[in-house]
Amino acid sequence: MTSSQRDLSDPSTDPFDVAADAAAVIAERTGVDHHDVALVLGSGWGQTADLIGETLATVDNADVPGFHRAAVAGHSGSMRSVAIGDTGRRALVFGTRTHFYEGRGVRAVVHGVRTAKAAGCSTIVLTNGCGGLNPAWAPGTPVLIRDHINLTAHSPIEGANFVDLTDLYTPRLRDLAREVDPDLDEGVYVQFHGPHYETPAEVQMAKVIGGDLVGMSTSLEAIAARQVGLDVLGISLVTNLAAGISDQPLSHTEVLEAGKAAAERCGRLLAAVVGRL
Ligand code: 8IG
Repeated sequence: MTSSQRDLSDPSTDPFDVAADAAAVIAERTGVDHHDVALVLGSGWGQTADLIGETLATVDNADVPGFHRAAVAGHSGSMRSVAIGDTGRRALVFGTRTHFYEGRGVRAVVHGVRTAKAAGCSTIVLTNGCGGLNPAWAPGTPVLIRDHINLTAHSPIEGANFVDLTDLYTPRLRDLAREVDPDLDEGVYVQFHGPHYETPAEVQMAKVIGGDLVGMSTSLEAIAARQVGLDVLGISLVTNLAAGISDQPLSHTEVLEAGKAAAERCGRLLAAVVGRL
């Protein structure tokens, strides 16, 4: 079997081998065998990476082992190699992610994280669009992820491999983000399976168990990042108040609008943080 035919969903395939194959294709297509920082752009974050620096290469997801096209409107199906200002360092920017609700399995969800590690990255910035529980967070407010609660009942780690998740969201990186934007609040991100949004009762449950943000991504990726020793920075963009927190119904259009409105603040934040890593 050639490497491009290796299938993540085949249990006999080692997902780290597919990540190594993916990194080799990325190196070939971008002309550099090493990236320093990876970013995953979630809902509302699509335009924000442009401020980091010049895009030097764009690679279609469909050409990279283990990746596929975006399933969500408003997400792009490609990854980019971006110069980090004039530091000489490179960011590997994933324009989309695979969500758990797509049903491709956890390996597909965390494949970008493992590929980032195989491509040489030491840090990953995970961004998402989510619902907020704090009524003070107007749509368009970025919030640092301090910790998470994984309600998917799944783990990306296979086998009896007990990974410590204390300080999963690297404190040093959270401090750095707050130096850049002192008004940033922090919160606990609760990952639900989706793709439906929560009921108001589920949002109240998330609040009772210590959550501040509700979404459908990030936690599984952060766990996979910790397993391979990546530093993790998580930033949520509150694109809507969670169900029942306001009397407005939720819509994906609202999500896209809030992203556009917040692009500038979020872009400056990302660019400044990545420039100082
Ligand atoms: I954007 O309110 C976005 N993603 N689970 N709940 C969940 N995911 C989301 C939400 C939300 N908004």
